Amino acid sequence: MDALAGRIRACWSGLPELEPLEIDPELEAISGSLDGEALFIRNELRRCRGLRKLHLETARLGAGLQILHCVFFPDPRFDLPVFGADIVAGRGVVSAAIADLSPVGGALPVSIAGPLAALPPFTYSQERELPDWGSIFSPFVRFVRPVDGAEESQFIEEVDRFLTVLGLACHSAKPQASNHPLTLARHAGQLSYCRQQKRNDKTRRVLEKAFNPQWADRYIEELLFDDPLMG
Ligand code: BLA
Repeated sequence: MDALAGRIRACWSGLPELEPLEIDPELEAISGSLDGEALFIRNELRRCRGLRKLHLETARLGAGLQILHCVFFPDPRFDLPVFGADIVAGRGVVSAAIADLSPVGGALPVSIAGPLAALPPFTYSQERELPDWGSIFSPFVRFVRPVDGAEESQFIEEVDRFLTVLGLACHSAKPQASNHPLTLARHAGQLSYCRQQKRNDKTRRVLEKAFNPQWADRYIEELLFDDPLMG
């Protein structure tokens, strides 16, 4: 988890026009409790050319559950995908490691799909099946249970690949007008991505139990999967 978070931070330092993005101080470092165990959440936000919000969340529950959640949301004026990753571990064993560059306009732009298709594929011994809301992900999505340190390292390399391809596309993509039909379509595509993510009961259940349903709702709507035009 720490190695992956470090790698993600290293990748975003190479993004064009990287800037801090304001975060509600109440959401930057959060403490709660779940089943009598302490829950800590740390949120980091940035933005850069082409991406309206880079969000990295690292959470730890007692000595057991650890979660890394990371989403880079594109500025809808740019033809760029959503980067998403979620890693869930219990007592040091990773049960779910997922990463993808997901389309918001039907299919991935060629600037993304081309380089991804050219990379030699990685293989893992335990692939996991996507839930039905997972139709938002691209054909390049990786969803695995890494079985050893070698597969965990390979997963970190895979995230690095996704972020390298995305970073190059951020440098070269040209923005379109806010009212361009393709911008509007990408905005709708991003909302649909968020709507599908909100169907993941596993995220909501952990947050509701640790805090309360109203708090979980606000956290999900305002920080995890907000509407790009709301803020
Ligand atoms: C699964 N997400 C999970 C699981 C938990 C969480 C406990 C079950 C682990 C397992 O199946 O082994 C919990 N994830 C959280 C919490 C947060 C979180 C509390 O991010 C708080 C922020 N989820 C995302 C993103 C993706 C994602 C961005 O937030 C993908 C890009 C995917 N998580 C995802 C998927 C599953 C999962 C696909 C498996 C769901 C299933 O099998 O039904």
